[in-house]
Amino acid sequence: MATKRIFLTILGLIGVSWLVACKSGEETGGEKKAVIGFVQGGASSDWRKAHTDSVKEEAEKRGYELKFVDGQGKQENQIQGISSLILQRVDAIILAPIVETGWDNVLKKAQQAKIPVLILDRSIQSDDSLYEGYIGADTYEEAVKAADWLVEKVDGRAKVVELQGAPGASPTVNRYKGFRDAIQDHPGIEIIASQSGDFRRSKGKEVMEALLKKHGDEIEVVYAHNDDMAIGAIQAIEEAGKKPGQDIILVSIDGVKAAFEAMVAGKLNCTVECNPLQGPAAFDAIEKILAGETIPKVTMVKDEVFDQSVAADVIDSRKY
Ligand code: GYE
Repeated sequence: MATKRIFLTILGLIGVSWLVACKSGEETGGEKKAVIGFVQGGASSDWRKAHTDSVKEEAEKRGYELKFVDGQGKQENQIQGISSLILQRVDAIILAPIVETGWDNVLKKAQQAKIPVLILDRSIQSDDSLYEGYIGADTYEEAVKAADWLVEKVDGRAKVVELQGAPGASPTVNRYKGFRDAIQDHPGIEIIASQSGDFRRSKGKEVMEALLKKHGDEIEVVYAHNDDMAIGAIQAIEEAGKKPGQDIILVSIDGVKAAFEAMVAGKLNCTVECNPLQGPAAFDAIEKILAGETIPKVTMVKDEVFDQSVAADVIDSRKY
């Protein structure tokens, strides 16, 4: 009898403290929101700035505290940043990896600390058991779209120079390969030079200057792995006394505002969209992960192709 009374009293006390806990939760505005780490690669292109803003805005909108790490173009900074977020015991980490390889050790550390990691934007080569999932654009398909557009534009014949993105980055690898695969059956499309412009405007200009010196009038087309490099190339072409968009055709990838402006001005011929507004999809995934649900290992964001003929009509509706 006595044991039963003691048991009921304990049960009652648990009930009361539970109610108090709920009440104080209500008073402080409910359950405390999670703290999310976001490890970004840098700010080298307009695309990346839009990407950073999208993730930051979404965190703020949903009331999460975001701990932001800027890798400043170096993988070692990103690895250090992840280690520090692990020590700070954040609830989850979003990683936009600069390069594809070299992530295993730090991802294992996060896993041991039970901190889930979402890979955003660029893909990695680690075993997919080391992260929850990947969300990003299909950068291989973007290159195929750029090549298909070009084949039609030049009727299957052109001498092309390629400005590659940053070495070791998944979009560089995919945009290199996708383009080559797509022109395989069009031997008239010839890649006469291919160099890295590091996804940067200034480097795109510098590399294009050198290519113009070396190949001169032979160059008929520039295929740039992003818009920033194409815009740099446009400057180099103009400084060499040629008309970009006419004497030399330019096709690039990203679809940033500056590319639309260049198309309206007749200097860029086509851009394949790569949507940087990935914040909402990233936080939808993070909320599922925190709720204990599994997310798909790969989620691809959809892209469109825009050429000069539609640029003026759509430019005002572009958000980045
Ligand atoms: O195309 C480029 C940026 O990872 C898809 O990175 C992204 C690429 C984008 O610097 O402009």
